[in-house]
Amino acid sequence: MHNILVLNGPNLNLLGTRQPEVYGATTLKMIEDLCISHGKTQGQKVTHLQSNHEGALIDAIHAARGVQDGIVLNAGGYTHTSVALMDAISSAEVPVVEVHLSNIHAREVFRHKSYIAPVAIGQICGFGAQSYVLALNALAAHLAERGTE
Ligand code: CA2
Repeated sequence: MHNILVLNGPNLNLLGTRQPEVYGATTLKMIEDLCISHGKTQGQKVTHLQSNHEGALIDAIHAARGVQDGIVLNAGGYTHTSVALMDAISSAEVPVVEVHLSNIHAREVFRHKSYIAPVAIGQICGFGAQSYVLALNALAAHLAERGTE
C-alpha cells in the first residue's frame, strides 16, 4: 500500500461553483472522492488537502517527507509563479506528479511556464478530473518501477 497526497492549490475549492465554462461542473469534493476510490484500485491510500495559501502548501510538502510515497499536485496559479514551491519539492524527496485540469499549454502564454515541471517526475494536463486519475496511475507505475511496492 502506498500513501499518496493529493494536494490542491488556490481557488480550486471553487471548482464546480464558478466559471463552469472554463473549469467544468465537477467539484473538488467529487475529484477528491474519485482519487480515493481510484487510488484503492491501485493499492494507494489517498489523503487530500486544499489550501489557498502558499505557505500551507509548502508546509504540506515538507510534512510529506518520509510519510507520503507520492504527491499529486495541482498548484493552481502558483504553478506559474512559485520558486518557493519548487524549492520545497526539490528538498522533499517525494515524487511529485504535476496535474492540471486544463491544457495550460493551449492557454495564455503566462500559463505555459511551470516552476513545478522541472522538479516533478512528470506533468499531466488537459484531461479535466481524469488528469488526477492518470497522475495516480503514473505514480503507481513509478513506484512499482522503483521497487517500493
Ligand atoms: O487547469 C488547472 O488545473 C489550473 O491549475 C487551474 C488554475 C490556473 O491558474 C492554472 O493555470 C491551471 C486556476 C484554478 C482556479 O479554479 C477556479 C475554479 C472555479 C472558479 C474559479 C477558479
